[in-house]
Amino acid sequence: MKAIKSLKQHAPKAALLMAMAAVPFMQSCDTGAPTAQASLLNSDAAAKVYVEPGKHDELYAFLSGGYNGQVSVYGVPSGRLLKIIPVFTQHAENGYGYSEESKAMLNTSFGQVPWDDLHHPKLSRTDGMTDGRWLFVNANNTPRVARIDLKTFETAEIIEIPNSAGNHCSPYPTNNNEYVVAGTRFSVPITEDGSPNEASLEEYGEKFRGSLSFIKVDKETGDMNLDFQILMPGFDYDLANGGKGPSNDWLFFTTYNTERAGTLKEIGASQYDKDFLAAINWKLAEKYVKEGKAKEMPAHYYHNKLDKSSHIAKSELKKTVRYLDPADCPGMVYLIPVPKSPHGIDVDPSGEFMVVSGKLAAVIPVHSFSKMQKAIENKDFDGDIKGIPVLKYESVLAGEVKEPGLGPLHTEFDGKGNAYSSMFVSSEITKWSLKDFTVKDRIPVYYSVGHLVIPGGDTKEPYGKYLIAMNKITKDRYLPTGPELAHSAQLIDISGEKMKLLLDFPTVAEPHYAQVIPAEKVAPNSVKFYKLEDNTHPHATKKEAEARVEKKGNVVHVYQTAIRSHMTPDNIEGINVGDTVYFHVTNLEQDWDVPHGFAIMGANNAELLIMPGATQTLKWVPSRAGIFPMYCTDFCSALHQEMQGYVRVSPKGVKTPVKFWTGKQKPAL
Ligand code: K7E
Ligand code: CUA
Repeated sequence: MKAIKSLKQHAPKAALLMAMAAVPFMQSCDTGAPTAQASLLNSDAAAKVYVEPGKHDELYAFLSGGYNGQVSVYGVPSGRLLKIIPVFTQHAENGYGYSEESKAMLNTSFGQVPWDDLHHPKLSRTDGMTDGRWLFVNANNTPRVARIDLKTFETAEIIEIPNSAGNHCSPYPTNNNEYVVAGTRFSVPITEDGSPNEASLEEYGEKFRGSLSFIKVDKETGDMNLDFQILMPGFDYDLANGGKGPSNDWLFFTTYNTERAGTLKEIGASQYDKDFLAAINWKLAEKYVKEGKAKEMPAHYYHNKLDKSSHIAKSELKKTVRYLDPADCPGMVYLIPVPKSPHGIDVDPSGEFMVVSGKLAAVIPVHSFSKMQKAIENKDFDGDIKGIPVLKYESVLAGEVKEPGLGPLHTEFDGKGNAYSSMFVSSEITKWSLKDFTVKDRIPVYYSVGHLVIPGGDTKEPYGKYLIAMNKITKDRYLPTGPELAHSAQLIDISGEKMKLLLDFPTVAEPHYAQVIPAEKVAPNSVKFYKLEDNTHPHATKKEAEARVEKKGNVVHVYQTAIRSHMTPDNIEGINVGDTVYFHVTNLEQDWDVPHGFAIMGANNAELLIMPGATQTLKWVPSRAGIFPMYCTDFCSALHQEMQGYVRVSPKGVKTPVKFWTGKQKPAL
């Protein structure tokens, strides 16, 4: 506890904090953008972002959807929206989270949670470089980590994180995806005996703890597994990143509220002059676990996986989790002081510099990995917190970036010795040198930038060339659309000395972070359709001749096929009000980009969008008697409007025989 006291000398400066909090509004509302912007645009901007019709973009950008809970995929440099990948949020467009196959993907220990707040996409890595295989993303609100398969652009897996609340510093992969780590933002009471995680809110300081979760990723399949957790002091954990090169074995997490204030954190969490960067030696943690140092505690969390051949998501309830206590694991965790309330932690391509952006700090401190190692060796400690040594600020500091701007949040790198930091309050990107930490250039962004991303800018070899600023406030940048405007991203050319603004493009909900990767690492692997012969869905219908309706009691299974341009069967009788009807629709097409849709009148559900070769199921409980049209929703051919049929629903108790057909009926005159 000594370290905490020594940091306490600086009195709370509530007034200053409030003033800083108010700045973004003043800055953003009154900026006369259009005139300022004209001079910023370089004359060849249009040519640089123009991708000829029919030509492909150079890069894929995966932007998080924030409170939309999905990932959106853009082409760069054009800014074309290519796809929305549903992850934590139901997506009526394709039935994700509505179909019987996908419902389980959203299972949690709280039941089916159909929404979340997605902040951080991170691409999988091979030898420290993005490899285009998978994209890991976090759910902030109900703690979860998902893996998207970039062969199919589908969510393949979602794992819930126990002992966590506000899964924000997540998901950060190590250089070969040995682990994807996820830290809790809110500390919570963690009970090791399985008793309810409940305590008086007045006992925040004593009973609440943080947790960092280590998810193992299978090298071949990408399958995730929660291997162990590290129990940490009850701080707030904000952001993370892995080391590289010499710092390969380490992970870094920013913390705030090291004051452990339980209320009015706006002020309570800003009393100390410094918070910490937590440095974790994950290799050593792994070794401790192997040596049997991890204990086991009861837990309750879901792991949902999509079966590749049946396309059905299945949930597994997990009941225990292993954990390490840093006090029993010497050398595993250190705390490095940083200016108060830091946000982003970013490690430069060489792995030597840890850049900590403190939103309230006047400088950007850059810590040195080699100095950190020396300080550990020399036991250059300033006390400890719960058995975790606190290193001296000066012993680890490499330097400070002076006057970078106001409100630094995040930093990325171009691989040519430069760093780029986003300035939330002063709405600009600042370019500075990793050699001498001096500012080299700045460019205004509109407005209030959060994260920025450079293709590979978080890896050992950035691709450079572009930077995308993801801005929180849009105001006058687009045509007004009522009180809510789309957030905006700005594409900036960083190939030269001076940054140049190229393009504004609207985003889906609120992108926090993004990942950008050369198209050639992803595009060649893209699946074009699913092979019908590989479809192991138990309710698949692989031939029209096998299409049928089966009724047992009040449960009806419709084994239906879809092919241009009819569904089989398209006339169905024998269903009663209150029956539970499952339409298992198999798309018989074996061709690229020919999904069929399925919808039925009055269904309290979404549509289905069935990919070629796949089977999807819509559950329907008719609530009234009558004739119910069903149809294909995706304009699949010239005769798409003919791709339709009828279901007859008889009143309860009326014995209408089960009958079904396609094309047998005589045309009415
Ligand atoms: Cu800065 Cu959630 Cu990474 Cu938003 S976070 S900006
Ligand atoms: Cu099938 Cu429209």
